[in-house]
Amino acid sequence: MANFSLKNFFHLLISNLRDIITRERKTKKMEESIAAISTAIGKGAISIVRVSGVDALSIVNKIFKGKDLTKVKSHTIHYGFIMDHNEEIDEVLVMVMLAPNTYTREDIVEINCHGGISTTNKILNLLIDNGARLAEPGEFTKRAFLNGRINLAEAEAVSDLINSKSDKQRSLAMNSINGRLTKIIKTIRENMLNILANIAVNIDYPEYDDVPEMTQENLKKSLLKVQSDLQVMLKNAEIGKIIKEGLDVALVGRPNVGKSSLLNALLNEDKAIVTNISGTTRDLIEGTTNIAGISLNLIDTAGIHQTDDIIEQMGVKKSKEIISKADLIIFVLNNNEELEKEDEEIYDQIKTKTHLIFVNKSDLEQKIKIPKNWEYILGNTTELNGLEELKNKIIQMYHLDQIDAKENTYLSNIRQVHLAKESLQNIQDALNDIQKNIPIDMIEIYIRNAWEKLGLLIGETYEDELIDKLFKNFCLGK
Ligand SMILES: Nc1nc2c(ncn2[C@@H]2O[C@H](COP(=O)(O)OP(=O)(O)OP(=O)(O)O)[C@@H](O)[C@H]2O)c(=O)[nH]1
Ligand SMILES: [Mg+2]
Repeated sequence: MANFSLKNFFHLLISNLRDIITRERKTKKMEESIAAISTAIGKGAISIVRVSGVDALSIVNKIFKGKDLTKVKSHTIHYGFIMDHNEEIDEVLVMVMLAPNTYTREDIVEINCHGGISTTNKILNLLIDNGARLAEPGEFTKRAFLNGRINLAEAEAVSDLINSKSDKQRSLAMNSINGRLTKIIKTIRENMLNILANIAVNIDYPEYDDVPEMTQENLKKSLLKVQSDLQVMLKNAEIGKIIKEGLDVALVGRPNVGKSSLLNALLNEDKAIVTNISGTTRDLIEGTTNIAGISLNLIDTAGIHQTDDIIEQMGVKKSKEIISKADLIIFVLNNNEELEKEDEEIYDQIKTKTHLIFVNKSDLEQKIKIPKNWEYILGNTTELNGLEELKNKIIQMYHLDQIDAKENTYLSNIRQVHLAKESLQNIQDALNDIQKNIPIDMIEIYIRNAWEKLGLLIGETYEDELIDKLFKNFCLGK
């Protein structure tokens, strides 16, 4: 049997991570009180200047005329004046929130002053003169994480919320802050932990006979469940990406078929230059529109064809590159011309990508003959025919109308998706080894890795969790 103890292994593995966190907690930086303007800078009725840290109260007290703030109760509001020596700077309301029931888990004072750049800046400067340090971007949230108020995924969600541009993006970020994502991840980790604890008990305490024996058969069953949960989470992440970043849609085709005209029609503005001269568009031109609450990042490209013009050649090169990067390709054809060899060459490049074919200029005589297996939408940009059909097709392809940011919880950034994928890979490696009849104590390492990757995702990977589980589940301590 394996002669390493699971407890020892975890002790080594995790102590590193914990060291880093403890070191950070103890740095001088965390002892300094930080201040920043928390509302958008500009004209507004009210601005909020926020101070957090052990000296937050005493610092604000030095510039506040009103009650002695060091003597007031937590979560109370006080009327008074911000003073620069004897000069009244502004009439304010000061909110006092004492640790630990605050966003950063430190003492926080928020000064509600009158909006306007000069007054707000003056107050911030006074705070700095009196001992506060200007906060770095995101530092309040960083403190909330380091002080254990929120986990990593939640901290990232706060940043998403601040940067969200649409309603769907906002509610997606809110879901994570509310910890719904964390709950899902915790459940999956809990299942992994049960498997690990069961294996550990089998290895370390074989004499303990009221613990069910972990056979390859029941290990496989448990792992298949974990695998499918992770797969669902990753599938949902793709939807999350669409909500957050929208879809990149490239318009490609030969010159003069009407790509730029289609871009303008979809954007409802004259963004790209349109002429009857072949090779008008030389560079990528982008614009954003919204369908079913999802952003479409439309990219107009230079017409793809053989050319001696060096600038055009560069444009064509970019067009070809964008084909591999975009989420969706709209291949534009001209109804009024016969299908050319170059059209077929473009089709060959896009056929394995997610694509739609738009046959433009339906207002003109039909000369094109579309190959049987090409599915297409017929329309024109002069009378705006076929555009609704095109949009509906996109909605259908990605089920955009069914995406509900409120109902679902999505991994919201590359780091998270990457960790979830690594976790899944480990579970799949474990399953492969079971298939090869490799002993369970050698497979266990994969499950531990998988559990740890998910832990990193929410910033929680502690040995204690596993140890607790061991004792709670199996009462070994008695
Ligand atoms: N009749 C008709 N003409 C159109 C239609 N769409 C575009 N055109 C005309 O076709 C010509 C080329 O349009 P563009 O949108 O510049 O074509 P493009 O594909 O961007 O061309 P390049 O930039 O050269 O690759 C212009 O004269 C447009 O007015 C349409 O639906 N019907
Ligand atoms: Mg063009």
